[in-house]
Amino acid sequence: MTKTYKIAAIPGDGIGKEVLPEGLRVLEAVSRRFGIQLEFTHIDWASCDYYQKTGQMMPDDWRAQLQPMDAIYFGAVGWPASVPDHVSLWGSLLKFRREFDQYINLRPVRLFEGVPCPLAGRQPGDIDYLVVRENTEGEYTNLGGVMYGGTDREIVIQESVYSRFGADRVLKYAFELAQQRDRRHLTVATKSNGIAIAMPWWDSRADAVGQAYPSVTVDKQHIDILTARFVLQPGRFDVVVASNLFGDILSDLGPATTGTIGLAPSANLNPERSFPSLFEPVHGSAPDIYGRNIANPVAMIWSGAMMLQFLGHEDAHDAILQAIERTLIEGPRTPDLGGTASTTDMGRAIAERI
Ligand code: GGG
Repeated sequence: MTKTYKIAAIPGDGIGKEVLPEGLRVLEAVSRRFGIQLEFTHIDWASCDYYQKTGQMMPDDWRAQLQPMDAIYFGAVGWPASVPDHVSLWGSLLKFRREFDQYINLRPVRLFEGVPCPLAGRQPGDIDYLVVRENTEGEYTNLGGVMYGGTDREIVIQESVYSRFGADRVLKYAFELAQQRDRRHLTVATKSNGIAIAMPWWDSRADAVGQAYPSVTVDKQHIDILTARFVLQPGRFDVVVASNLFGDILSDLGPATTGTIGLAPSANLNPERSFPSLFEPVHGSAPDIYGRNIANPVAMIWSGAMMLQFLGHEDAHDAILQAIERTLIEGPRTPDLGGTASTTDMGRAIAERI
């Protein structure tokens, strides 16, 4: 009997509400073509609208509702005009990542044909790498506090947390990924000169985990020069592994060098499949363009392809990527790509090419 995949579809905030329907349109087209059964549960919480009505981002039973899902397909979070960003993020997306132990955030970066590259002289093929971001600890903690708040003696402390368990599992995932690729090269993002306890330790964990992967070449780079090389020498990179904050920054910078962050997808993975994994664009809710139907839907659509790949449907993933590739060459294109098409036009064009 054909398996029916249960997918939670959560638009969230801002342009998440505009790009998610295009992602669903393409998933429906590809599921028809390949006979994949997808059953969507549409969820209006994990949004700032829900917060305004209830005073919290999600209902108390959110975990029970999402746990039975095979995957979560998520738009964007954040509407700072009504809810502080740290409240909306910690109240939704970061809860999913932590409580569903989605410790890998996989973020591909690729220059496509038909997309003008802001880096002079770069061709498709020159930029093609994967950022593997640690997704459950590191610099993203709420450990700390304020002392003497509101006075001239105000002191703020926020801790970063790195565990051997957490570092080793993301490093292992990155080495495995690098080992499967043609170039077998892993860049470890670090800052072991300045962050003199945690980062030399992170480097030593990379050395220890790397013992099991002798065919993978390793290059440790300080985050400052690494960001410069993303711009100046992007061809150096194959797989890049980074802590939570470093990975977040690298995975916005990388897509910016490929023309637009509107293309960049991501997968928040629990590789053991004990919990649902979550698939979302790298971009946020973009309040500055929300309501105009001009957001690029490709990041959302590509995230859907990554979801089907994770669920075991490589053929459906490839079909979506081919439809994206053709659309980027032939159009229609949204304004971030130099075109005049709407989100809906571009989503429809990709769905029609499946
Ligand atoms: N679709 C992704 C999204 O809404 N991102 C908002 C954001 O700021 N995320 C922070 C993070 O990924 O760490």
